[in-house]
Amino acid sequence: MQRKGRFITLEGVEGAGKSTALETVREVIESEGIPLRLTREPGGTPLGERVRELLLSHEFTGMADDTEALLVFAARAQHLAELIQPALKQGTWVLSDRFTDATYAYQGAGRGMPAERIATLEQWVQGPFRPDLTLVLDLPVEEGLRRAAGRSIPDRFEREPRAFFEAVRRCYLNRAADAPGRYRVIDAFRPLDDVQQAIRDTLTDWLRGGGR
Ligand code: T5A
Repeated sequence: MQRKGRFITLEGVEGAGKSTALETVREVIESEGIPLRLTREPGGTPLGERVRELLLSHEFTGMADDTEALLVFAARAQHLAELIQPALKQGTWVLSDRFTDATYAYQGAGRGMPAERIATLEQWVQGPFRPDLTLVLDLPVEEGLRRAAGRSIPDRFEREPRAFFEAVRRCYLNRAADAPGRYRVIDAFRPLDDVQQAIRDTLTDWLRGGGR
């Protein structure tokens, strides 16, 4: 796909501060005069938001791992077709709270689905399309769960044991280490002001270094 805009994603374990970071990223990008669309996964479109409800609801605690992965990618296919690709074609940048790295982390490392199977779905739904930049907000699992618990009732994922999230965290860090050109890891185990400053600095460096 010919894209004029850039696609940036935010990732991390539960409670890492992605929703909070989204606003900081928006502030930096918009201060450069770049049009930006904020979105999230699972979700981002009316159909995707319905799929999100299915995925997060406690109604379906017996959901099979394959069903979960296919639902995530079904919502993503719609997200790409309806929102992400049209925006990028027009030159609008897109910032998504989670994308396919979350599938490798949660369905792959967390649930134990082989990465090759996820890669097959990724290829089917996305072809060669990948984010231009992924910010991984990293912090100890315990702290993330503590922050998330203080904010809302746990969803279906947040009820998983700590070992699940430890695997999720390791997966993100491994993927970032394997492809440092695309990922930047932000230490999120710091006061909010420091995390926000680290995001501003990282993004500004990336923009100056040719990200734009
Ligand atoms: N999922 C998703 C999959 O399994 N596969 C996939 O392919 C995809 C795309 C999504 C769930 O779906 C799963 C992963 C997820 O479990 P969600 O509601 O989007 O669900 O859940 P999260 O992405 O985990 O979002 P959260 O809202 O739980 O966490 P955030 O956005 O990372 O954290 P945020 O910003 O809301 O912050 C949490 C609290 O901490 C405070 C905030 O004020 C807030 O109260 N906070 C800080 N406190 C102290 N110091 C700081 N530095 C702080 N930063 C934030």
